[in-house]
Amino acid sequence: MKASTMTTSTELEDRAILVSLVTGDETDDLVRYSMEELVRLAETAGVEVLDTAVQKREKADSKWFIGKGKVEEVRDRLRELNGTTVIFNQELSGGQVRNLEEYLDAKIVDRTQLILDIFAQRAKTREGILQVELAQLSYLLPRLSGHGKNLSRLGGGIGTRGPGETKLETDRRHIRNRITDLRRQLDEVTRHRKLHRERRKKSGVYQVALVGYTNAGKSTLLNRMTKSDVYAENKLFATLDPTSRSMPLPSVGEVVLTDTVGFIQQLPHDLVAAFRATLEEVLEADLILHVVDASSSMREEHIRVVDGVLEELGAQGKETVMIYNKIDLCTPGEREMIPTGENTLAISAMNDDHLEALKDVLERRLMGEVVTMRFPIERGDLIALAYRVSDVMESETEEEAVVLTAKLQSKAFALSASRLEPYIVK
Ligand SMILES: Nc1nc2c(ncn2[C@@H]2O[C@H](COP(=O)(O)OP(=O)(O)OP(=O)(O)O)[C@@H](O)[C@H]2O)c(=O)[nH]1
Ligand SMILES: [Mg+2]
Repeated sequence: MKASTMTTSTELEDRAILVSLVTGDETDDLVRYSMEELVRLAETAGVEVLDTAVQKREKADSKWFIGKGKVEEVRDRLRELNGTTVIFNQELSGGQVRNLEEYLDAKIVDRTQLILDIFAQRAKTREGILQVELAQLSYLLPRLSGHGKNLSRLGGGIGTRGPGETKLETDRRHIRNRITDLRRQLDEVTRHRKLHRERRKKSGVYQVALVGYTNAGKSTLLNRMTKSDVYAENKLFATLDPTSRSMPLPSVGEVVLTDTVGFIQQLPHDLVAAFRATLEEVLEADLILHVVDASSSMREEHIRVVDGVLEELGAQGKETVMIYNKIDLCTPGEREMIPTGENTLAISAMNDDHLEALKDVLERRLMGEVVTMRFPIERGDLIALAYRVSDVMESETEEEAVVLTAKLQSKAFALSASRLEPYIVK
């Protein structure tokens, strides 16, 4: 059975207590926010949240994950509230899941499973479905032994959607074969995607990728900029598959904007690996628009998480414009704290004037600006580089320097900017 076909009829079946373990010196704000986010994730997955619990502890217990005393508390609370499920804010080992399941007589779901489950519910395209199944199986494989009894007893709901249920009776070898098969099918899809991208590239169309934390407003921006109707909602992970829409920019020509899946803290590694193919759209983009929900009290944290995932993908250092979105929801204080700079823009996706300003920035970034560079005469290497990556319009030789006036093609220049930047005089 495909991951996405198992998502119906189990909504609201899970009645859960949410548990988070804090081992570091996270601030109270961060701990609270992280729990709020877990609540949103659980609700997005269709879970009824009964209660939450946080435990501070030096490190995770190898058997129970949290301390035994806390486990007992959770068990009492679960009985009191007639709960069915306990959801952990971190990733658990297979052994911990089994111990907790047995002792609490409840379904145990960890953060990774919860996120994978939401993705399974959202996956619509063939590529998305394949990727989610691959991520779920990669998660399941090392945890498989002895899982059968519990999972089959638990029936439906979160954590049981996707491959888990049906693959239980089958052995590890079967799963490995399926993983190989999925990888092969995904390779095929990736190849198609790549061809498509190369065609677009040859046509000289600029590629702009929208990236950012989930719920930052990426799809809304895509819709408003390109007058499209992509699904956007006040939900986590509203978007799963990258969607591209083109948009004319008067002085640049056609620009293709691509919306991508949102990021979140502790994004499961298997998921990032499985979604590499779709996220490669980001690597190929000429420009990244990093969309931030400026009204979130955790916006700095969000930026850090997104930068981290971009780095994991190998997209760090790409030309990026920071878009602080939702400023209509910001307090004056929050607005004031937004950094200013050439590559930073504060907007509301709902405001037409702001969207025009964003288009202007895009135009400026993509069109290439005219600069004057002055090189010491002996730096023939840099002069040659400048000729290679920009359109030199004027060249003048002075006594000890060569002065070039050139139009920067942002695409090529971005790659060598750090070497040439020091020589830009105007
Ligand atoms: N007030 C206000 N709301 C906004 C703005 N931009 C987006 N929103 C709302 O924020 C919510 C999330 O927007 P989306 O566009 O779905 O966010 P996303 O970044 O695509 O989210 P994922 O697909 O989950 O990663 C929606 O309810 C939007 O209507 C804004 O500038 N101001
Ligand atoms: Mg979206």
